[in-house]
Order: sequence, then structure tokens, then C-alpha cells
Amino acid sequence: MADDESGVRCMWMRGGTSKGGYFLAEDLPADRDAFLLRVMGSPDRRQIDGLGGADPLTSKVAVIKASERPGVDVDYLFLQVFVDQPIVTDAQNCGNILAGVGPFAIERGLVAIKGDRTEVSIFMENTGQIARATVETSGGRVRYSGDARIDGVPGTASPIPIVFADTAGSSCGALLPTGHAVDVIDGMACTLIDNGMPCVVMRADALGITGREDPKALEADDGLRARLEAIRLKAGPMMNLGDVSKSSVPKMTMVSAASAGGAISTRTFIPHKCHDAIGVLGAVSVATACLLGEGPAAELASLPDGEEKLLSIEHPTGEMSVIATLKDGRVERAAVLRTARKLFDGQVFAD
Ligand code: NQM
Repeated sequence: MADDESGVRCMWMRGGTSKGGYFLAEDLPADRDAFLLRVMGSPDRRQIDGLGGADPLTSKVAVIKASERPGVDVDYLFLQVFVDQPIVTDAQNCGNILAGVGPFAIERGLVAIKGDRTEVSIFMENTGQIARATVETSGGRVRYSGDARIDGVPGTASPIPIVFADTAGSSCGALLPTGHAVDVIDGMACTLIDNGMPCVVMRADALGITGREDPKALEADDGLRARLEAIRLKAGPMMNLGDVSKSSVPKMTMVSAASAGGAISTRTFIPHKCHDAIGVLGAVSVATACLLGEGPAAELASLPDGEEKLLSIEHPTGEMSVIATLKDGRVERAAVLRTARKLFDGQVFAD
């Protein structure tokens, strides 16, 4: 599928606060995982022999195809390519890379433009759920530049609002896979929750930190990292995720009271590096934890009134706004604002 027969067609995009390679499923070779490791330059801490950016957030892949499901435009499979281990995993979803899926699908001709805005419905294969993204398409083409600003990305771009419904239990089978809002692991009160992303939510102060630290300072704290990893390895089976020693889930989120007028403040290990921001579905899960009525997040959260709640989830480089719509006390749908940018379209070589 390329001009040069050894190249593979690929688009490189920023999706939200992540970056990676977008491929049509039909363009990928049979030895997909080996190919993607070569493309990213993994395993290698610097990914010097590939396109990966030496960070889990820039070592990501989207695989997209036209959907055969009624009412759905495209199927999206997210793959995390580990930086320093030879692992390609579909065990997690990614709501940031998701932001580029609508534009990519339109650019590749899988979805027709429907006017100034084109809604793309996306089946997320990793978790079996649907997201609806709205892409700016005035003048008959995808518009990347615009006035929307998201924290963690310099400048502005076209807004891509994304709505999720029914993400509860996406990977764990239930919103609260243990049936409790609070479980105690290694003496630590944790909420084990999955509203689109499996997360372990703990109070930062219970771990001996303020929750305002710089991500690099937290990464340099070997004692904290060891403690988080011990809790994570125990949480995995409790969350129906099995042995998570080689998995990028669950994410480990430490919460503290908001300091910039938001609902709550976060620091998240994903799971071994500390995120400079927070994942999209991670933020939806933490926002949902704030609304549980009990647990580490609920204790600290500052919540607005009403059935439609705007929860600003503070993170190291700003905040992510999650609009949670409640029905009968549970989050029925969640909406976030993202942006995306096409960086490169061409062929990638893995010889
Ligand atoms: O939670 C990072 C990211 C993500 C995932 C991670 C994400 C999400 O920031 O939906 O977007 O938690 O690995 O891209």
C-alpha cells in the first residue's frame, strides 16, 4: 500500500496530549507487532532508531477501519508500544489518540464530510464501546486550526468534542469491580474504578506527598514508585485484570484538594511514568470517583450542583474538563474537549 514497496502508509498525528502513528488496518503487515516496535524504535529508552518520542505518550498507535456495525462509522483499535520493553499491548484504550481518529477517517475517505461539522461515531475495539467525535469540516475538508485550547498543548486548534456513553466497566466488567467504593490495599484506602480506564485512586497525603509535586520529582521518588507498584500488582487481579506486571493498566492516580478552582487535583502514574497531564478516560474515571459519595476522591472533591456536572480535573499542566451527565445517581454520559493535528502523511519504513 505504498509508492515504495517497502514503505507502509501512515499518518502521524497529535491526538489531545498524545502523539502517534495512525494506520488503516488494511495497510499493516501480518507481523504487526514486530513492525510497530521497529517503527517506534522500541525497546530502547531513547527510541533513537524509530519515530517514538521516548515517552509512553508519544509511542502510541491507532489502527482504523470502516465499521460493519450498524450506526457506527469506524472501528478504532488502540495499541500502546512500550518504550523500553518489546511489548505492544491492546490492554488499554486511549481517549487522547481517539481525538485524531475522526480527522484521520475523513482524510482517508472512510467518512464523508457532512457540512461544516462532521460527527464520526467510533467503536473503540479495546473496550467495546462507542464514542462520538465532532470534527470541523468547513469548506469540504478537515480543519485543524482553530480557537480551542487544551492544557498540555501549546497554542490553539479546532475543537473536537467527544462524547462517551456506557463506558462503565470497560475493561473490568463493572464500574466498581470489587463491588466497593473503597478497598484497602497495603494499608491504603483505594477506589478501584473503571469508567473507561481502570484506575486506582488514592489520597496523595496518605502516601506522604502533597499531590502538588512536579511529575519528575515524583518519578525520582523510588520509595513512592515501589509502593505504588506493589499496590498496583495487588489491584490488578481484584479489578479482574489478572496479572498486570506487563500491562499499562490500572493507572495510579493520587488525589488532593483542587488548588485552582477545579473539582480535584491529580498526579497519575501511567503506570510507571508520571503523566504530565492526565489521560482522557483516566479523567472520566477520576471524575466518576469524585461522584461516588465515599472514597478518597469523593472526600476531597468540590462538586457543582445539578444533574449535568462540569468537573475540572486539575493535573500538572492545567486541567481537563469533564462534563458528566448523571441519571439515577450514576454517570450516564461524559463529554470532553480535545484537539488534534495532522503532522505528517506518508510512508514509514521498517526494513
Ligand atoms: O486515559 C495516557 C493519554 C493516556 C490515555 C495513559 C488516555 C485515556 O494521555 O483515555 O488518553 O493513561 O496511558 O493519552
